[in-house]
Amino acid sequence: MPDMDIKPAVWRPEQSVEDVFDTTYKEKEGPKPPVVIVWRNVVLMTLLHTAALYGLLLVPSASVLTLFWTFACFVVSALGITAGAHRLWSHRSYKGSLPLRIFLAFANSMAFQNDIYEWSRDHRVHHKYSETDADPHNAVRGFFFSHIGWLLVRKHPDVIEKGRKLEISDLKADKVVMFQRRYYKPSVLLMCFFLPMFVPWFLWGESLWVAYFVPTVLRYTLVLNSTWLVNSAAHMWGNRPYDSTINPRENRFVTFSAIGEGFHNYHHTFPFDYATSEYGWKLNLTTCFIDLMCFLRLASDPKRVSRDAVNARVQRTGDASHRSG
Ligand code: ST9
Ligand code: ZN
Ligand code: ZN
Repeated sequence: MPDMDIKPAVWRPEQSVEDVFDTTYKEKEGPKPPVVIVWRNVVLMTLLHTAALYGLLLVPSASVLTLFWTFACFVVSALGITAGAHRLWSHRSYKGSLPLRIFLAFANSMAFQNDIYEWSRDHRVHHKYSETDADPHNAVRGFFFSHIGWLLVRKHPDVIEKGRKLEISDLKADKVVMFQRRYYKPSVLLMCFFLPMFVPWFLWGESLWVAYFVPTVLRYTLVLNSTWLVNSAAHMWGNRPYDSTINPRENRFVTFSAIGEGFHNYHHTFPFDYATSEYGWKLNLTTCFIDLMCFLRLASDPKRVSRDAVNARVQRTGDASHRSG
C-alpha cells in the first residue's frame, strides 16, 4: 500500500458527487481473493488489438478524407469520455443542457467504454478509493492491471461492495444517462461501428475494408488506449506539484494523447475543477470544448479552483516541481 492514509481530506463542503477520498477505508487483512480471468474478454481484446495493428498497416492506403474522418471520430468519441462521462457525469464539474447531453451521450457510445452510468460509477469509486482494493483499476497492482488487465478479470469484491454504497441518484435521475444505458448496444453498433465505417464508403467511395479497419477499429483502439494511459501511466510517471502524498501524476504525453486529461495530480487533488488543470486551454482540447459550449449557452456553471487555493495547496503538499504557466 502506498502512503494513502496521510492524504489530507481537504474538500469543498458543498460538493455533491462522492469523489472525496475515503480515509476510513482499510483493505481487508489476509490473503487476497483469487484472480479470476474472463477469457472471453482476453480473446476479444486480443482480436481487437491485432485488428488495430492491421489497421495501422492500412493507413497509407486510406484517402486523405478518410484520415480526416478518422481524426474527427477520434476527437468526438474522446469528448464523449472527457467532456461527457468524465467531467460532466462523473464529477458534475459543469452543467450541460439537454442538447449537449444528448450529443455527449451519442459521442460516448462512439467510444464504447461501458455506458455512462457504469463508467461514472466506476470512476467515482476510483476517486474515493484510489490505489486500494476498492479501486477498479488500482495502480498499485502494476501497469498492466491498471491499463487493461482490470477489464480481463472479475472485479475485487470491495469495488462492488463500496460501489453499491455510492451516491449515484443524480445519474439515475438523468434521463439521457438512463436512455443511453437502456439502448446501449444498438447505440454502440450505430455510433462506434456503422457510422465511422459507412460514412467514408458512402460519401467518398472509400473501400469498406479500409473504412472498417482505420476509422473504426484503429480509432476505437487508440481512444481506448489513450484513456487507459490515464489509469496506468498517469498514476505512475510524472511530477506531483499539488499533492505528493498521492500517486496520480502530471504526465505530458498522456495530456496530449487524452486531449487534456493527463494533469492527473491536479485532477485527483481538485476533482471538481471542470478544466482538470490550472492552465486553461493549454494542451486541453476538452476545456476548449466546454468553454465553447458555455459561450454558446449549451453549458453553464463550470466549477474552478481559485488561484489562491491552488497556491496554498502547492505550498502545503506539493513536491516543489510546480511551475506557474
Ligand atoms: C473501458 C472502460 O475501456 C475504460 C474506463 C477508463 C476510466 C479512465 C478514467 C481516467 C480519467 C478520465 C480520463 C479520460 C480520458 C479519455 C481520453 C480519450 C482520448 N459499483 O461488471 P460486472 C456490479 S470498457 C457498484 O460484471 P465482474 C454490477 O452492477 C471497454 N456495483 O463485474 C453487477 O451487479 P448486478 C469495453 C458494481 O463480474 C455486478 O457488480 N468493455 C460496480 O467482476 C457484476 O458486475 C469491456 O471490455 C461498481 N463499481 O466483471 C467490458 N462494478 O449483477 C468490461 C460492478 O446486480 N467489463 N458492479 O447487475 C466486463 O467485462 C466486466 O465488468 C469485468 C468484471 C469482466 C471487467
Ligand atoms: Zn486516476
Ligand atoms: Zn476523475
